[in-house]
Amino acid sequence: MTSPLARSSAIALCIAALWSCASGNAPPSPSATAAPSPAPATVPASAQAVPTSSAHPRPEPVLRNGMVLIPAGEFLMGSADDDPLVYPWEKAHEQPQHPVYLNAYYIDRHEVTNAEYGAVDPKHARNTKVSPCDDCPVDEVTWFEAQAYCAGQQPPKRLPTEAEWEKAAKGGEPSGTPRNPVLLDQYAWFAKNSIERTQPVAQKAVNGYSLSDMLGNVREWTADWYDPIYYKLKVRDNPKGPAEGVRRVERGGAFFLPHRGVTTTIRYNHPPHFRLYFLGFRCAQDP
Ligand SMILES: [Ca+2]
Repeated sequence: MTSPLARSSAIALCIAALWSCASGNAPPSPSATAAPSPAPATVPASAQAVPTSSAHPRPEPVLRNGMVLIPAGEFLMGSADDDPLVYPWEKAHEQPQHPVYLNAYYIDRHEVTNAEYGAVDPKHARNTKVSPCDDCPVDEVTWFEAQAYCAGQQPPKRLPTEAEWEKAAKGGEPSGTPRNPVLLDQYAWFAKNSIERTQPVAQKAVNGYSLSDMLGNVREWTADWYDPIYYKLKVRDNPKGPAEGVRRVERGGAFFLPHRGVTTTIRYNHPPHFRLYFLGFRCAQDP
């Protein structure tokens, strides 16, 4: 298994070239076979942060029980109108970019794993083809089950709001999505490196907030109802999404999606009772 240090060295060798994103949102091939899994791992305390657009040093993360503190403050939510990674048909959903202020919160450093979820809900049927290992992210959980898992933690957690998820994913940077496909490869499981299945969490480099797999691996349920034009309201303070809806927001893209499908800003959604092989979650918590 490649050590974090070795991966860090590899990151330094990244070259600047955009990867062509020709593939669509195709599911894994029916003939896909499970590749050998690297040894499971938790996020090491010294996990390296990958600057995706600049090389500013990051403060040491404030940790609590597998979570990291995201400090209070403002960030720019949504994508810039000239962002070349944004699909033209997605612009109306993730723009206009607008300032959002969030109170401080904690968020899990990695996606909830099969082992973690199974300890709470042993009746959950693991998808042994797409997400087979103990340290792979749990998938095929409904929004209700994800919410219940978080609420059942001690002390109780909750699903992150869509804004909390996006601020965390951006890692303190304007975009947080690596422009460079070689760098994204060091940072996320997506179509280029894992088109057939998920991978154990926390194997890739962490973002500016020391979080793993915000982009790729599994998409992640958030607390909010989905409204495709919600951003036009430009809700500034601790937005929690529309008051009602029929679909919940999921974020971050998944293992089978191309570069443009695993950005910090792209907004996916499904009805909350759906179980999908590419959809998991992580929890948040108030300080
Ligand atoms: Ca993810």
